[in-house]
Amino acid sequence: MTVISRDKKWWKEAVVYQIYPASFCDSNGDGVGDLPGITSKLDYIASLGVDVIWICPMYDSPQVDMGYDISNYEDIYAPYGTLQDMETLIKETHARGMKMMLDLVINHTSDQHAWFKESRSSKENPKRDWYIWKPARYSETGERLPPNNWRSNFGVGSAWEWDETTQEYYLHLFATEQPDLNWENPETRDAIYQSSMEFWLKRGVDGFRVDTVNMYSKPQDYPDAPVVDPNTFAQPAGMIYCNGPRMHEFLGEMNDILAKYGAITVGELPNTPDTGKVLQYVSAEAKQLDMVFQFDITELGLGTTHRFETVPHNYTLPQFKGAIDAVQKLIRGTDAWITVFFENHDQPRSVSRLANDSVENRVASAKLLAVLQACLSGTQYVYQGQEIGCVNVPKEGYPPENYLDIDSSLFYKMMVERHGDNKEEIEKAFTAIQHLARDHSRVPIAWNGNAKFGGFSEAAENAGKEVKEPWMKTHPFSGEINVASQLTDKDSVLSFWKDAIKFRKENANITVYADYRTLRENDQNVYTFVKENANGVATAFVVLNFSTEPQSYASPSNEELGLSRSQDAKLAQVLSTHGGKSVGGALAPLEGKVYFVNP
Ligand code: TEU
Repeated sequence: MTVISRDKKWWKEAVVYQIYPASFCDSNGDGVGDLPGITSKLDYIASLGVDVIWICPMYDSPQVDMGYDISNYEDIYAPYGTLQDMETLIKETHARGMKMMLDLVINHTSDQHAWFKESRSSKENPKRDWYIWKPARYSETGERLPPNNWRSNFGVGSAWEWDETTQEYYLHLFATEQPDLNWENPETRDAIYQSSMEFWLKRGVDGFRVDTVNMYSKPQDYPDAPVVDPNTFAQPAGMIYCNGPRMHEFLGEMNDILAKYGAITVGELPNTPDTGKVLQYVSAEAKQLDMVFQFDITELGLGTTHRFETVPHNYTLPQFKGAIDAVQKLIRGTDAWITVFFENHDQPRSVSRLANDSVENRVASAKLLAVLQACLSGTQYVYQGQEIGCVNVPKEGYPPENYLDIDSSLFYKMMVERHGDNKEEIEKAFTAIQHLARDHSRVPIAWNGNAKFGGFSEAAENAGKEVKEPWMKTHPFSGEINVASQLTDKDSVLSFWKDAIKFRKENANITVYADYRTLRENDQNVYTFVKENANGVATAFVVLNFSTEPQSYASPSNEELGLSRSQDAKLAQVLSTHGGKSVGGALAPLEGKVYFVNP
């Protein structure tokens, strides 16, 4: 059954643009992106057709995990600017008719947060219970062991860290420097809500992207995870600590506060392949979150014991269609809402990951993916640089030591330790990070291919200031893939993205709200689907050639379009990667087209 009329909301039709502060734009020449840099680019962002910006953590932090380790929710990381700069950014964003979402990172803090410093100071400290402390276990031979076998999300080590001073372990699902908060304590929860949410809501922020939204409630018996990697002690345990027993109670509490401010929320929902569980978070009736990020698409072809233990493009086109279908079907006949995203700061570039990033194919690939996203139901998220078709950094000219992210560097280091000078294994590890590392999305944005460091610090350079090399090595292709050269080129990826966003917004009934249905699931090269109305009648037919060879395809049958045999089916081409109109039947490599049906 399909819902008759889907509840419409501004944020469902909105396009959200995600900004990674360190890598977006450096205003003062110190080589680190900053808040005034973001403010200086607001007109550019607005010109894309963006309605909301989401800023990754800009809070005070020792930056072990690039700001996802927060030492003070109520202050700004000094190299990014000041509270005053943030207030200006909020004001200027609103002045352009856009809204602002912040990243809400409340599963853990930094170990440098005042709360944790107190908590670890002694067992008697009033904040001891604000984090998760447990005594050791001992093996039969008397060896000290962590309370269970959970593995941390980074590297391959335990999620528990021994504290010599107080002789107990604390839990850190991510880095050692990111201790998990104890959500069982109501006083802790109140402090979290006040400091991380209300502080910013009072300053005019319009919503939050809620980090690791399903990890706050841990199963209180802390059971061991099943052993999938017999070679090591620590085992992946995401399926155990995600979606714990009190999750919905905690989200209910948060929602009481958020509702007072009319704030919107998008939660990050890892380790939740079960659609029924996802629905509990995003059904409108449940009033938990407006929408979530599901990982079906971004996890395609990842290694099972470790995400990097795989080879590039380790999935088929039918599996890709299946992953999209798994997300899209969530709103069919329900009151839930979904998101459309192929990239974020934890992912490699989608052109490299999901299409083809060779010099001759990367522009067409970026446009093809833009068409696909423009036609998928849900709220669309665009990650900085995606709109200019950024690709992964190549192997050539960007060695492993340039990768700075904790996730990729720990993995690479571990492989070097494990395999010594076994060249083949080390090469495999390099290939994996070159394909999947989070670093690819964190490379500084190239604003101008002719300026120093790809124009990352252009304003400072133009003002005659001394400009430092960016914190992370710039993209070897900055000269070829940059904003300035694309702004004036009507055939550029950037121009195409603007058109695709405009098309999506002008036709929201079809693109954003209508139901999605895959056709020809098993085709290995061509991806076809329809958007259909409440009666199962297609309003749009989309055909995308994901191969680098020309392909042919059959026009959709009446049955595929949900029409009776005698009905006429007129197709009108409304968007195309390669321009020009064609009657159909043939597709150039990586060509994509959208037709409206009986418009
Ligand atoms: O990510 C949570 C998460 O599930 C990650 O493990 C993700 O799957 C991984 O980064 C892929 O390599 C969030 C943030 O988005 C991420 O940047 C943080 O590092 C993490 O939380 C800890 O706060």
